[in-house]
Amino acid sequence: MPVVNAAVEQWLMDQVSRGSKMESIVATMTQAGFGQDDALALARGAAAAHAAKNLRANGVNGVEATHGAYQYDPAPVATGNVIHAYDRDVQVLMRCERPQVVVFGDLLSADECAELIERARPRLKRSTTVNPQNGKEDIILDRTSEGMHFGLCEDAFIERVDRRIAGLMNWPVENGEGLQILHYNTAAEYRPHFDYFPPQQTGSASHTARSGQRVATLVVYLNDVPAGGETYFPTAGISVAGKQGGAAYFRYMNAQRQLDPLSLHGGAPVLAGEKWIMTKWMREHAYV
Ligand code: PD2
Ligand code: ZN
Repeated sequence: MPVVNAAVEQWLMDQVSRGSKMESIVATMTQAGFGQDDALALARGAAAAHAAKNLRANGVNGVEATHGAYQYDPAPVATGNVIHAYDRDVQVLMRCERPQVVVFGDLLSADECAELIERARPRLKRSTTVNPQNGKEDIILDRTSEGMHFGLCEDAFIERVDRRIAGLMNWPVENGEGLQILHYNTAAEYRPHFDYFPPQQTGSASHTARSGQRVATLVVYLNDVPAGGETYFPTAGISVAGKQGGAAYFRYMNAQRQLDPLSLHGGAPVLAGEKWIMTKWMREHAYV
């Protein structure tokens, strides 16, 4: 592999700070003689360093980080290596305390994953994000997936999945937003963001007024991604490579209503094949 000297490091930082796509950085590096894995690791490292630098300097979307002040009270997820969630035993594969992340295996069967994908496929539309100023839904380059929402408990199958997930997250099923299915083609990604509504942003008010703040997320992996597509936490330095039927839980609001800046996370670019996930966002109050 070519030497990673100060010039290469500077080039990497220039690329990520001007928003170059991960795959174009990797392509340039492989042409220059780097191996694919080394190039990807270096590009990811530069992206994480850039995100962490921005977070320290500005917060994300102009929200000041409260790093250090967040109090980690116990997450509601049950203890133990196997959790009985409504109608299924779910395996606990990994727990992290700061930020609060739990990785699960075998939440859904392969048939359930396939059924969710097939039900979602005809209803997919380009994904949006909340505009920080006006709270409306915008299409932006930071989020290049397509998605759809099921209504909460919209039929018997979805209700079983909603109840299993609520059991696993140990949070009332009524407080859950409808399940969202997301589809990423090769190269699609969701750059680092918070799932909570930043309180200082004017666009957040209309969302939190309805059902309160978001408190925790479950990302469920509906297929095995051949390369890339991990759920990563750049400030915390955690990366979860999803396995079909497994899930990653993360909690970002504690009982004092503080929000955890370490929960900054993204969906890494898909480097080969496609990625299907399902997300559940839990609110403070019943979702209306
Ligand atoms: O695609 C993902 O892995 C991912 C990661 C983090 C999706 C989301 N967040 C999200 O939809 O909020
Ligand atoms: Zn997210």
